[in-house]
Amino acid sequence: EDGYRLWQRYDLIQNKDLLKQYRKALEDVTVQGSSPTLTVVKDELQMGLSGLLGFKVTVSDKATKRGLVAGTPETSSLIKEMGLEQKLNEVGQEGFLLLSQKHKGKDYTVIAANSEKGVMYGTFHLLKLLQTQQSLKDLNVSNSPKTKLRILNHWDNLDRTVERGYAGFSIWDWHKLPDYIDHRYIDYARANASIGINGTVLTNVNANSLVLTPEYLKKVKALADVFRPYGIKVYLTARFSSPIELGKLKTADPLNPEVKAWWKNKVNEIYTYIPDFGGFTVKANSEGQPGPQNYNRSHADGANMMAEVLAPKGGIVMWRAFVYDNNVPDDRHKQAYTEFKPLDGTFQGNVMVQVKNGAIDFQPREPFHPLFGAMPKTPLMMEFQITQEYLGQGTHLAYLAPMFKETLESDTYAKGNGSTVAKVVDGSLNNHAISGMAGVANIGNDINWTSHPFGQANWYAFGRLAWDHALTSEDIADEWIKMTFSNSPAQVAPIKKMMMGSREAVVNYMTPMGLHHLMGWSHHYGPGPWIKDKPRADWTSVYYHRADEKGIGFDRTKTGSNALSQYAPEVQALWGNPTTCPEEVLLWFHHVAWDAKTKSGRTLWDELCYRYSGGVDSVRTMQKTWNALEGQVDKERHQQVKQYLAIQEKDARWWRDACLLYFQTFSKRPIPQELEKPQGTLEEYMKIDPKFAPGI
Ligand code: BDP
Repeated sequence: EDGYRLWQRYDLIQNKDLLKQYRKALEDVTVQGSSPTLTVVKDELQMGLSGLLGFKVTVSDKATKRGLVAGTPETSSLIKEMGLEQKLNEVGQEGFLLLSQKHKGKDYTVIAANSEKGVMYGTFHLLKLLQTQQSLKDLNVSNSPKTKLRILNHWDNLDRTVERGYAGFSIWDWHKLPDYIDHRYIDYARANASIGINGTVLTNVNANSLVLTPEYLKKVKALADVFRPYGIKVYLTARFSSPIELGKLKTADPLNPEVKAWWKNKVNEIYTYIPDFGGFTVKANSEGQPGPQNYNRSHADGANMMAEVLAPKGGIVMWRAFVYDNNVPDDRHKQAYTEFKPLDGTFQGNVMVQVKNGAIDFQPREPFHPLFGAMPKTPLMMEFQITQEYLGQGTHLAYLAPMFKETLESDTYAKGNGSTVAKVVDGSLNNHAISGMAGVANIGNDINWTSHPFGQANWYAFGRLAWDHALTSEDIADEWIKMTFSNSPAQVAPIKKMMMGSREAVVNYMTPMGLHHLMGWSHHYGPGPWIKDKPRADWTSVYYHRADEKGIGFDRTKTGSNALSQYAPEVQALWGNPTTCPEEVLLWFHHVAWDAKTKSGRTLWDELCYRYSGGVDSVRTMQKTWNALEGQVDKERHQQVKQYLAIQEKDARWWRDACLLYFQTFSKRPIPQELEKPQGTLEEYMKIDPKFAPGI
């Protein structure tokens, strides 16, 4: 068990009764048709069912007895005869039905859809039912995705390094492409298709224009050809200055006719290689990336120029709103809103503005981004970070579904009560034709794909929530554990408990109560609340925590930066008042006195000490739970997680001790007697080189 098989392990069903039921229901398997996607369906059924049922399952073209039949009314005469039109009308182009159906006196299990892609999604759903040992009796599933584009963003460079990647090198082996197709590409596609991912941006947002050259486009085409049968479209990041770098033009001004013509030709060229190319993701005028503002043009000018040339081909532009600039001395929290809100209504129909979940940068906890709900005329795409840049990277166990859900369920009040971020993102709040969710991938060429075995759960959870944001974190964890580890309640219950509390544990030992951006310079792994005097104030920690003799926290109310004014009045009322502001985001919006009383009755200082210590305790509890599973979980993965948890425990202490000792220099108050004392001194912590951090 090296983890390579992810949640698609397909081992023999151990429950004898269920096995009997499944074998009976799936005795015959019929898939008519031989298109590439139906071949995927057949192969997956053959492999999955053979493993799960313990005999060599063959998929035939003709239905003789009862059994499983999968197809669309066009591909399957049997399904056409069943008269499922009405039900099929409800599931759209990507959805599916999974039914127990009587037909001409025979019992069938039916996977039916309007498209072959839908059949494929239904197939993975059926396999999941078996993997999670659910009954196949009286099936009446009607399922379709809530969000149209469900996309992974790979921050992969052409030299195979991965920006903020912690699971080895890029899985794209550019050197061997296009001639060598690594089997990993196929398994990547299978895994993604199984959770409904239908797009992948192959390259880093800090883009290299080389990927747009014919040499690379041939390689990209090879990947697109592999992914197409799995319903996955390929996208690329487009470096805004490409017309200069590749086209030898003097400018990349989006309103310059030569620049436009260059992009038009380039896009046409891309489509000769990849006829269903998805489009571009663009990071512009952010962190030094070139963009339209270099030519005094707006983000809309830039996005629309690209959108115009992509539109006839069916491509889209995902224009990122992660912008901040040195020349804007104001609170970085406010910049994206300030720049983008006035542009609402000016973007072409095939532009989506891609907004990070929070206004700063993927912190362990951020209040939702104020742009959600503020641009009703523009489809806003969610950008989550699956890779754990700020949550312990490749070694900490942090199950992120609760974090994703927290943002999705936040109420923007844009159209009154219940205008959740999820409804903004799925397009339902403002009736947008396109909608999307992007997740920055945590995938690399490590044997288990994600470094930490539990990192797989975050990839899985992202896909599941992009498909259906109404799923609960518990349910997602439940199915992932059953498929990845075991159906035994003795394993499922404790593992789920570990997962459910894990993100909050990270918040507590890193950045409790709304603190943020306390991490060490550049590596973002360990603590660095003391970071100051850098080229940009908003790259330092002191800019964000603002600790002084009086207290700690960033005043973002009227008396401070007033970033709060970017939210709806209801949100302002709730968060603007320190007594109603949830403690989880208190110091995000308020500078609070060290002795202010918190909900627990403790002073703010004591409460911070308790939260930091509580974070460490939670990790120790996870360790105990995991240790008790020794002998039940396979040795290989048990050992790996155990070692990672030991690192996490050390790191949690490191964070707690370094942060408390540092903040204590301002609070001048003792750490409560009953709590564990820091082992090192502040000076020692400030000297730690993060390269050796897990050893402290
Ligand atoms: C930050 C990362 C940086 C990315 C940037 C982005 O530290 O590496 O390039 O976000 O999203 O989180 O563009």
